[in-house]
Amino acid sequence: MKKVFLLVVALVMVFAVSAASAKDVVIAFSQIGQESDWRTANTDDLRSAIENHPGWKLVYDDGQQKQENQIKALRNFITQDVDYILFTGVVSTGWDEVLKEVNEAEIPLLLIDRLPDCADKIDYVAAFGGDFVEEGRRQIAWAGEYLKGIGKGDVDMNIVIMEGTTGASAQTGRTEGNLKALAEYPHFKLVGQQSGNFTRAEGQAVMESWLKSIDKIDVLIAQNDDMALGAIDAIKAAGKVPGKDIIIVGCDSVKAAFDAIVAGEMNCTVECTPLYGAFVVPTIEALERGERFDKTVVHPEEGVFDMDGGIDLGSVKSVKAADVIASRRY
Ligand code: GYE
Repeated sequence: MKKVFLLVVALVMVFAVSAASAKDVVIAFSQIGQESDWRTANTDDLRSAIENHPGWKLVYDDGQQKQENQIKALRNFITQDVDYILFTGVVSTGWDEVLKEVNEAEIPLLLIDRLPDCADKIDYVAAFGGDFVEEGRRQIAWAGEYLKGIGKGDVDMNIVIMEGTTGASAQTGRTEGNLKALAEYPHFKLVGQQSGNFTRAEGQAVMESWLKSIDKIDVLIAQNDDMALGAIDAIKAAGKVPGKDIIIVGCDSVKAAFDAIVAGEMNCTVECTPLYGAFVVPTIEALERGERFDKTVVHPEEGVFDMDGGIDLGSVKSVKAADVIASRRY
C-alpha cells in the first residue's frame, strides 16, 4: 500500500514539474488600433515574433483608438497575471494610475512606439520608439534642402503641416521638430496646420478643404504616409499634379509611399520603423534568463527616402527609394 502511495506521489510530482516547465510565457500587448499601414506592420511584426517563439504565447488587445479601452485591457492583463506587458498609448497623458498598478503587480513593462509622459515616474524594463522630434526636423529639412538644390532656396513657399492624432507623442514630437526646423528656412510660410488623425481618409478630407480655402500650397508635410497618400487623391481630384505642383513629404516609409515616390507622385518619406520584434524578443529572452535592465530608451536607426537620393540632412543623407524598394519589409 505504502509503495503504491509513494508511486502515486512520485507520478504527481513528475507531472507537476513537467506541467510547470511546459507553462507558456504569456506576453500581453495593448495596441492602439489599426489606423495606418505602419500600425498594421507593427502589429504583424510583433505578433509573428512572439507567436513563432517556442514557449511564448501572445494575448493581444486592439484599443480601437480609445484610451479607456487600453486602460481596461491593461487591468485585464493584471487580473490574468500575464508575464510581460507590451504597451503603446494612443495619447501621451493619463496613464499614471494604470501603469502604477502594472508596477504594483510586478509585471515587467516594455514600452514601444509612443511613450507615455509619466515614463519618468514608473518602472519599465526598456523602451523602443522613433525619435519623433528628429523625424519632424528631417521632414522640413528635406523640403528646404531639396528646394535649395533645385535653385529655389530663396523663393517664398507656402507650406502646410498635416498633423497626426492630437496628443499622441508621435504628433507632439513631430510637430515640435517641424516647427523648430521651419525657423531655419525663412522662405517657408506656414499657411495651414491641422490634424488628419494619421488616417488616409482624414488626410484626404483635410487636403480637400485646404485646396478650397488656401490659394496656393507649395509644400505638404504629412506626419505619416497614410495621410500623404490620402492627400495625393485629393490633389489629383482637384486637377493638380502631386509631387510636382505640390511637394509632398511623408513619414514612416511604408511600401505604398515607396510606390508613390517611384511613380513620381510623392517626393520623400522619412523613416520610422514599426519593426520592434527584433528588439522585444532578445529583451524578453534575456529577462527570462534572469538579466536585468536599466530604464533605457532605444531609438532604432532610420533613413530618409526620396526620388533621387543624396540630400544631406546633417544626421543622415537621403537614399533613392527606387534603389532599395525591393528590400523593404513593410
Ligand atoms: O507614424 C503612424 C501611426 O506612433 C510612430 O502611428 C507611430 C505612428 C505612425 O499611426 O503612421
